[in-house]
Amino acid sequence: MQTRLQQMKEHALDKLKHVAEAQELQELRVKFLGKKGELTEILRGMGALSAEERPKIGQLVNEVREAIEETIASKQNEIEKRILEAKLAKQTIDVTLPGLPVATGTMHPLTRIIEELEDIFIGLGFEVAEGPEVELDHYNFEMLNLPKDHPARDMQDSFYITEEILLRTQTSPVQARTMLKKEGKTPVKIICPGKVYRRDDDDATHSHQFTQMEGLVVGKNISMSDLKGTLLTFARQMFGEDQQIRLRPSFFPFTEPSVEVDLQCVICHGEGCRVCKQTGWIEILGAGMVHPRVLEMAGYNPQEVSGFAFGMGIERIAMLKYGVEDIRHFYTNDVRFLRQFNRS
Ligand code: 2U9
Repeated sequence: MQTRLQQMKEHALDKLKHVAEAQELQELRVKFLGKKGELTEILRGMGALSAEERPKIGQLVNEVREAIEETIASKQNEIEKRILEAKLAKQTIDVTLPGLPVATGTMHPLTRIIEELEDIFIGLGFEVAEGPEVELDHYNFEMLNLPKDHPARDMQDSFYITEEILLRTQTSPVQARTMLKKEGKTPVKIICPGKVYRRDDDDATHSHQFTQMEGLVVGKNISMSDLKGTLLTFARQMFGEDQQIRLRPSFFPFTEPSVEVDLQCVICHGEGCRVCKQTGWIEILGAGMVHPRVLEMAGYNPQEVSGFAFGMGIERIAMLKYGVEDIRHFYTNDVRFLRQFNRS
């Protein structure tokens, strides 16, 4: 029996030495130490042993079991270590590899124009004022000298929410609100950029929602020449120092006198081309001296103070500056279009 145990031990240790897989190791554990395994089988024969032999063999059985168990445990460790090392080797990160480029956005051309305009006008002492896009008819029309029955209201069809509430059709209500807040104090010197809404059929040059920037100056002895100087400075900073502007008489209910302002054609520099319809000039904004009625309604005495105002479409400025031929490009967010306005 002693010899059988010894042989079994040697056979088991030899088999275990060559094991490489966890599955195989488990199978050998069952084969040698399991309930129906070889060691149990040998133990069954112990009943036939004499009383002196039994403890000796019993001790030997324990030694054999321990030796096999130890070998299995160390093999188990070895296999687990190998699996872990293989896994780590697979997951190795090469920190010296170049990184993947991170896609960054670009500033929207309209935002860029607004920021440029703000820089120009802040440089001239203006402050930026903002207000609600959902407005009361009172601020949007009434306070701008456009009473309910005024024919000029038909000129711009509006998005009404109720009879008294609408989406603002211009940023002028912001100026009206600012003047009221000032309670007759001067100077007022503000620009108001923002979204406006008009019921229009969208095409290459019209949009039912667009962006405006209006300006207003109210103070003592403000004159048409202040307006002209301000707009010439703006035109030169925005379109180039050699720029020229021209004022033509016009009509707006909120300014008197009113003018339309042309810029020398940015394409042909006054020579005459398709863009300026051979005139050499392109209309860029409307302006005028604030109507006495508007000053009065906003709490100012037109005998004591005067003011000028102007308004421009940001999309129009951006189209001229960047040569964009269709206004819809600004709203459709095609990255091939937007990426062209990357500052860097
Ligand atoms: C107050 C008083 C007067 C704002 C003005 C214009 C002339 C003008 C248009 C230009 C192109 C709108 O975007 S556009 O369609 N605007 O021609 N806007 S004067 O006058 C004001 C504003 C507020 C209290």
